[in-house]
Amino acid sequence: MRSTVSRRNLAVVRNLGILAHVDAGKTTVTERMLYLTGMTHKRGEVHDGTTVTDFDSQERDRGITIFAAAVSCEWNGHRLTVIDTPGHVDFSDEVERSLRVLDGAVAVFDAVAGVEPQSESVWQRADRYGVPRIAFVNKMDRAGADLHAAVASIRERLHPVPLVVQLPIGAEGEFSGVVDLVEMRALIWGAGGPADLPVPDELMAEAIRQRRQLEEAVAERHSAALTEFCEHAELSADTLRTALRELTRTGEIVVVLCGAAYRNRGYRAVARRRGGVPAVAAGSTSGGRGGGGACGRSVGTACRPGLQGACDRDRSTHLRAPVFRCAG
Ligand SMILES: Nc1nc2c(ncn2[C@@H]2O[C@H](COP(=O)(O)OP(=O)(O)OP(=O)(O)O)[C@@H](O)[C@H]2O)c(=O)[nH]1
Ligand SMILES: [Mg+2]
Repeated sequence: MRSTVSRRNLAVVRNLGILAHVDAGKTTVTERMLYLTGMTHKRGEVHDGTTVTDFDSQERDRGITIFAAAVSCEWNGHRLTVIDTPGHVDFSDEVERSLRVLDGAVAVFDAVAGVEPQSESVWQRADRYGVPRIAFVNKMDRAGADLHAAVASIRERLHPVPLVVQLPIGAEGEFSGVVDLVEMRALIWGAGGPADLPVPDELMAEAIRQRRQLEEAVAERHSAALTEFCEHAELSADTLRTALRELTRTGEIVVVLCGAAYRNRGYRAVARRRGGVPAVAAGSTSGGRGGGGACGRSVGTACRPGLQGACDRDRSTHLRAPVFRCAG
């Protein structure tokens, strides 16, 4: 893939980690994001051993992630390096090494299980490294999926201020879309793909109620939003977006999105926050704190020797830090 992003312009370079407990769906979310950006032309599956980031033969045989794998792609004029990390406690050193270079992260949760032990552990580590996060409640299609229970467990066990910006449409096997509470539009997935539609009448009252709660929570924490809220008694989508982005960067809130990555539902919003660049990664101009920053590694370090075969597609798009296995 030919790069259109200047290699020198670190202002448009972002490292985005995907973190979670084992089996929450990190590799599946990563795979969908790579497909969305055009980095891949086919969505692989963990159980088929065809994902980009589970590149090692043991990972493919066992259907688990063992190594943190970094793949770079381009997205709205930014170079985004997505780092899929393992969830098994045995491989938590790989997560630790990834955290050092992250500009932001997506914490993935299982909509049935909510916060699980390893999500708690990686969350605390991300706190230690000051990595801004958004939460993606995945597997909304599973029996027993419950967004509000998952959010309650995030609040109780991880202690952030989670702000839900979507209202799910349907549940479990009937999960068919979300209402975007910022834009007040419905995204509904049908046979022909996702459709951007007006909020269904039967969900309008609940969507208005939840948007109001969101506006109040944002206005309490963001001064420009508070001013607008006092003057107009509501917040525009632009103000909400800007405030959510800024509050995410400072770690005052955690935006919560939901979906079912396996069914290709919801992951687009993860990538789309704020002008196509994930909100969690949108603020830094460091090009990754590993980009000659806190961890001291320099940009441009060659991919790991011995794994060059995996990097042949386009070495220039792969992460520089030799601590990572470069997949793809
Ligand atoms: N029903 C359902 N299954 C999913 C979804 N997303 C992922 N899965 C399945 O969950 C299993 C685990 O998914 P992975 O993407 O490997 O999870 P992971 O978090 O990367 O797992 P580790 O890297 O081993 O910690 C796979 O069988 C996926 O197909 C989803 O949205 N719904
Ligand atoms: Mg995985």
